Amino acid sequence: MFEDRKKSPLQIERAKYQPNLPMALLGAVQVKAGEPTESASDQVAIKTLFPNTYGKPIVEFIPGEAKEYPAVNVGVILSGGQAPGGHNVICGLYDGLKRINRDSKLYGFLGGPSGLTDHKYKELTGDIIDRYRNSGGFDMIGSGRTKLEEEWQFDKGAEICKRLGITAIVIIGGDDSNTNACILAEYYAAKNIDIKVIGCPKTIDGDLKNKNIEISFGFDTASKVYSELIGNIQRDANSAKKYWHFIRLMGRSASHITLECALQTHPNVCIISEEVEAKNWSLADVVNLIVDSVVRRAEKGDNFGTVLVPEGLLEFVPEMKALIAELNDLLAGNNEFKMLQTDADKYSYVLKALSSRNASVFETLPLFIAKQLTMDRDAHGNVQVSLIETEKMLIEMVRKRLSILRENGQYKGKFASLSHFFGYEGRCAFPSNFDADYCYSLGFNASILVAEGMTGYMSTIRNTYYSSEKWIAGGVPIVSMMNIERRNGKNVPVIKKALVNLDDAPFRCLEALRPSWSGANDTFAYPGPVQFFGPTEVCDRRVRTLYLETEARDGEDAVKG
Ligand code: FBP
Repeated sequence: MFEDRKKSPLQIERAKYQPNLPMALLGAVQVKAGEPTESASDQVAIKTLFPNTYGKPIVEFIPGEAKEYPAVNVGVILSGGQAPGGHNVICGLYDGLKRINRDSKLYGFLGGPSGLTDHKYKELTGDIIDRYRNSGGFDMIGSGRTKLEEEWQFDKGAEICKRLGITAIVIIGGDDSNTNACILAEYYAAKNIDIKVIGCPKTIDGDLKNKNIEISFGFDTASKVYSELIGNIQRDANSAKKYWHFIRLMGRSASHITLECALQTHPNVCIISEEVEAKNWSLADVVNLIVDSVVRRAEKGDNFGTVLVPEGLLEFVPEMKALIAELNDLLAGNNEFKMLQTDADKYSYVLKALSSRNASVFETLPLFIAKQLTMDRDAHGNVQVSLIETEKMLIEMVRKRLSILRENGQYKGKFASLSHFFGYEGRCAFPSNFDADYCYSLGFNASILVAEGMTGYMSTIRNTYYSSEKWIAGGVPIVSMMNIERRNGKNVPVIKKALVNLDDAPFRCLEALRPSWSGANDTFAYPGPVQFFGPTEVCDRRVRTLYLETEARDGEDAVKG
């Protein structure tokens, strides 16, 4: 008989890892409160919308006298896309609640925020928790993208919490989920319903960050996994010397993952959406940037290379942005369009309906991209960027441009290409040591925010570049991260999304290094896989983005680590 090995040796070994906590969380804590906070902008409007949760101070946990806390029942929700370390947030939360009082209970709402409104839950007991320690994925309770936005949802949530004796909900999610956590906290506070709401910063995209949130969890592991794959591809390219690899990377709108992967792997070309927008580049400009590298390398006989493309690129190219906006308006809820049977009918319907400027852009696109741009919208009526094969579109456009150059005698190389999309490969990876520790600490820390009766706070761990004993645990009022934005024709309060800032150190570093990557010299870097056991400089290495941001802030101290 063959042995059915359900668990790999790594799974078994990794489950034994005890994540590190910040020094302050190792024993009893006391709360050190700072000055009252203001929202990121639009203070008057936000204060009016959040009268009960506005202005609270940032808090820090420091070692204190032991005290007794009553038992507490808590509900936890995983919201949005998977990110490595989600299970450890829940494990840290569980362990923290049990340390506070052995009789505390943790309930997991199933399948994301809809678990709260549909009353789908399970109690998370010690043996369930132990099965998921330091593992990737969100499968312990599942996740979903339902938005908690409406009062009936808040009331349904309060109903199940009352039934289970839950007095706090921890929402693990990205910027939108934490915006909703903040609205929920305000609603319960306004109605005098005894349910506190705490958020935890999750997303591989890295776009939930600000002066108090240094990094969202999952970014470290996911970008290391993609960098390993890119490095492997580069080594293959450098061995066979016959393909150009176009690699699209997840990240939705923000290019943080692409930027981080470029800093780790040194591709020949790296496109950053935020730069394309800031410099008002057209699609042709982007294509020429790639073609320039292909031609220069071909002159030295190097008919191979790598191009990194961020997932959200098209929405940042001004002419495409205008086209996509008009398509979103035209197609959201358009039943006439939905009834059309053939691709050809759909294509001519759209072409006729578009304004002449956008129609002429639409006509220049490869047919498969035109089709993808008109596919099903998301719940908000927007195009789903992860379904647009931008890397394939760029390949076609580069090929066209090269054939013109060839006819003019300006290019004599060979152009064979392969396309890749890395996203789902990294979202459920085993969390790196950093993410395992960071997530466990975020969860454990959330249990203290709950025990201290705080609401509308995001669990925060700062000083994350340094080793865990120097980490600073505490909480930041979510409302302090808010501003007013126009979404779907309405002014709404939302957490400000952090896109790549061209003035910040990570982009400036890319800008300084990339000219030497695009030409003929072999400058590829091969970071290799995430390591869990071995020397700390290998296993606990932080991502370049965090290092560069900390170095810009702390100077020499960051270099010393
Ligand atoms: P979150 O913002 O919810 O963390 O999700 C991030 C992400 O992985 C994006 O990078 C990607 O565009 C999107 O999710 C894909 O969504 P889906 O899982 O619904 O296909």
